[in-house]
Amino acid sequence: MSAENIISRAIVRKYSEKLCSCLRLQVAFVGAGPSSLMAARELGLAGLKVAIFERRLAPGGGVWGGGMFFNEAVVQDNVLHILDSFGIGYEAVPDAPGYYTVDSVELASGLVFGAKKAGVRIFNAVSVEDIVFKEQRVQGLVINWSSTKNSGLPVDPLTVMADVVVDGTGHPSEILRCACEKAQVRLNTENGKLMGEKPMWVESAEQQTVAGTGQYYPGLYACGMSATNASGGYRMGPIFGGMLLSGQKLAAQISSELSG
Ligand code: 48F
Repeated sequence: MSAENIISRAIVRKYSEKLCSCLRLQVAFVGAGPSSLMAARELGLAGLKVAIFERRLAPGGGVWGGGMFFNEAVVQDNVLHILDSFGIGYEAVPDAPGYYTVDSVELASGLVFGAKKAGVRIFNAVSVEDIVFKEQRVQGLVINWSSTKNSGLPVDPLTVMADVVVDGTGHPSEILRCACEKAQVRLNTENGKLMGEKPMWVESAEQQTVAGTGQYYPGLYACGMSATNASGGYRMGPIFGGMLLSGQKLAAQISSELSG
């Protein structure tokens, strides 16, 4: 067999095996932002079958660009132990006790690598365009190549079934929105709908993101900015501790549901 054939066959075979093994998951994440990567890693380390579907080529969500493309992020000292566990470095901000900068390329790549090494399957360039909704429960995801939508070609999707689906799509809460609009469910919020993200207020936002992390409908959870948008919290910009703590809380909640 030619080298050309060996390479192509190896890729097609391996990817097909990987996708087939993820058609039935315990936890399916939509979006590979920092909160999803954090939660997925914890669940992977706990031995659960977890995959993330990410629309873009590079997982890492909003981490790469730091603040306004200045590729540094900020965290506070309450998450340094988490960064240590990933092997991600940080530096104290002079004259601002408790605040640290993290190179955003190191943060994004470290979170991705950490999740992958914990056994999480990451499918990049795959968009989630719908949910599987049966018997009043979210039971899976409808996926397609991201390039399919861009091409405008009429290509039907495939499906992935999961015990639990997580909306980690960030600011737009795409999966919760889909559940509201297409399945017409009432979310577990004050008004049963997406409450909508409020303007910037860093301290409140970090807490609200963690407080808002949780189950919004049977089979459907949200973390990170999606949870903020769902629960009506403030935004916080390029400070990322809340995202990591949101992921940590989500992992504990899902572990508890799936083991109970
Ligand atoms: O927004 P994002 O980084 O998620 P997050 O975990 O973190 C938010 C922070 O980055 C930042 C912030 C922190 O202070 O405010 O914004 O909430 O990443 C969301 C990911 O989801 C992908 C999207 O490409 C991004 O990488 N995504 C969104 N919709 C879909 C999707 C979809 N329908 N299918 C697949 N991926």
